[in-house]
Amino acid sequence: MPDDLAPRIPLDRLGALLGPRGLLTDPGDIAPYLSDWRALYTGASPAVARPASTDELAALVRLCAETRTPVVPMGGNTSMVGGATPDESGRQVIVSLARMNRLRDLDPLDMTMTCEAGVVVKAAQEAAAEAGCLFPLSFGGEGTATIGGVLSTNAGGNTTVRYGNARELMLGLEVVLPDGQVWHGLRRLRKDNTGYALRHLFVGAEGTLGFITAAVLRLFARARETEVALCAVADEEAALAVFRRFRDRDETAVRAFEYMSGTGVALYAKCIENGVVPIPGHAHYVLVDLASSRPDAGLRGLLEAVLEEAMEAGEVLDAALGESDAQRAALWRIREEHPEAQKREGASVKNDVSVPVSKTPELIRRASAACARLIPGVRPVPFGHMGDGNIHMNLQQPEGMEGAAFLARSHDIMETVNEVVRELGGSFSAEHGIGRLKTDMMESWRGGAELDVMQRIKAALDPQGLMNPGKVLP
Ligand code: 2HG
Ligand code: ZN
Repeated sequence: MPDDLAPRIPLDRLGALLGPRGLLTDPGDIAPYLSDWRALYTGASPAVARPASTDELAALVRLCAETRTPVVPMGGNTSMVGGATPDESGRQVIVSLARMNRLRDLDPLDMTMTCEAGVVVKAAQEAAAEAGCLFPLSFGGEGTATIGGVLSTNAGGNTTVRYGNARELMLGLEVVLPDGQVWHGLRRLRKDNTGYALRHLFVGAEGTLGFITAAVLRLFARARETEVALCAVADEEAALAVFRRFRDRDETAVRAFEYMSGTGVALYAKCIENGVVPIPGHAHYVLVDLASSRPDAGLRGLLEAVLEEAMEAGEVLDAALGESDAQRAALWRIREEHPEAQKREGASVKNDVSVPVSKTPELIRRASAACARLIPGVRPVPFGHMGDGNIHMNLQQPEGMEGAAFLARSHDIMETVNEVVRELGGSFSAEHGIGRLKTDMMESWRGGAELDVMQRIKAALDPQGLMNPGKVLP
């Protein structure tokens, strides 16, 4: 862009609009907002705006539109794909929605709650639980991720197999559009066929079409019985066979079904404090989580019956059952701490991919083998949501290899995994989104009519291209 067209954000006007708590300009205060959780990117920004209300945000967006200032929305800043990190130009203003964190409404009869974008997912879960309900979205980052962030990325997590992704948990939205208009779409209706389903346009758009400022979320009946088991299984196919056994017995009971490799479980034991694995030394594991709102569901009986059958069939080799809330949480911790364990072990390349559920064993086998051919000694650490087909097909640097040298091969590794994913009819981005990391893959995966429509929608809503530039679209 020629220099005379370059945006000039009037910080004094921004400050007057947002008040002293609403604007950070000190480089020390801004620094934590400039890089992502994975430390893939470090950008630059003149300011972090922290509006306290939808009206303040709308005024801010109008000022940015007037001055052609690009904005980067930020929730909990735990994007895995650099979705909330500004670029290096120093022109993009970060807009944190952390102060917009009120629970506006919770209705246990409608089974809905209305949260502002900055409400932390865990706080939403707790508010629902206090009212005797369940907000089911659940994943490792739930203690920091926010409602605005999980909707903008259409986050999945551990319970997709039962409750769907963030999109399926959303009934209505309030959005600040790129021209500063506010769309008041906070309807809490199960049926509402009134033209295009605009709310679904903003979910998964990663802030490129406007700011989600509040949402009506679906609630469910709380669980009265739960069971969690860690199972060592014979191989990838056995893992899937066990899933099928549970689903065939009682589809509604399976709240999560997670796969882990022996390598990942061993990394947990090595890298995480008090990382105890009750049944160590196996090559493949699954974590089964059953839940029912019925007080007499008999989940222990179901669990034991399925495990007995699966052991007789040679699918399950050993199992540890959680006998208390603390034990169940400890079993879950093995799975939840996988990303942290991988981080502590050194360099890793993430592949958040999905395939039809039936193809998950083939994906794990073939992608692991292909990566081993590409980089001898590489350590595949596949794990994740087998019950919905989303495997984190991650690779850890070979022992003894320089982290930087390994990361220099990131592109080749992602291509290698994606080749298998493509052959299996899968997707190169399952639940983390496109962000900045995967924009260059959009053309080859979504090119043609699909990308063309996306670009026309973007141009119609955000003609100046100010909303999270450089994300999602190439
Ligand atoms: C999870 O399932 C997250 O824990 C992160 O989606 C996955 O670290 C990853 O690759
Ligand atoms: Zn995941």
